[in-house]
Amino acid sequence: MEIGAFVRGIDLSTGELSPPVKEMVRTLGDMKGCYAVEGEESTVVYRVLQPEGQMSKEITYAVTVLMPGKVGNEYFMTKGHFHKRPEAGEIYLCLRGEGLVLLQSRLGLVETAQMRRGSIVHVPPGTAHRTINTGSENMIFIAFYSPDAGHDYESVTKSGFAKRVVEVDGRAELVDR
Ligand code: M6P
Ligand code: ZN
Repeated sequence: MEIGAFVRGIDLSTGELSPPVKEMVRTLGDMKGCYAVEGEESTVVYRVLQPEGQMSKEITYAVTVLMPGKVGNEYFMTKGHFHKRPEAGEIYLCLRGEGLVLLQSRLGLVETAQMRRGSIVHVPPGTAHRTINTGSENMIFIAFYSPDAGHDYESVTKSGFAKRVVEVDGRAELVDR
């Protein structure tokens, strides 16, 4: 008999997980409508890495490697989503880089949380969340969440986040959409 503890490794400087891994790559072409202006469709914005073959239905994790860059003056970011299950939250631990988590409630309240090496950000249930790389190197974070939380991208695509994060005079600023 074995307990079957699920032990895996992560390279803390690159975000690479020990194989086998499921990888999702998002390009600007996959993010139509997210940015104020359109960029070169084949440009890779981020990768999401997940361990393959997890046992638990309660909790899992994924590593996001978000590239540095901008489309126009808007920093590279993730698509962002609400969870389909309203009581499902999420926890981010930033391993590398610097940026923000943009949070928005169903009522439209907006907040940002700083992400840098060592930041732990709790995304409350019922909150849309998007991460933004405002630095000059890869921003790497690990997300812990319930695999049955579900991704609701439609609500975000329909009404969008109320704010954008753009570079103004070399600094990141939150501006109205
Ligand atoms: C984190 C988690 C994942 C999510 C990923 C990218 O790793 O929140 O569930 O897929 O970021 O974000 P998005 O799905 O919004 O593109
Ligand atoms: Zn989430």
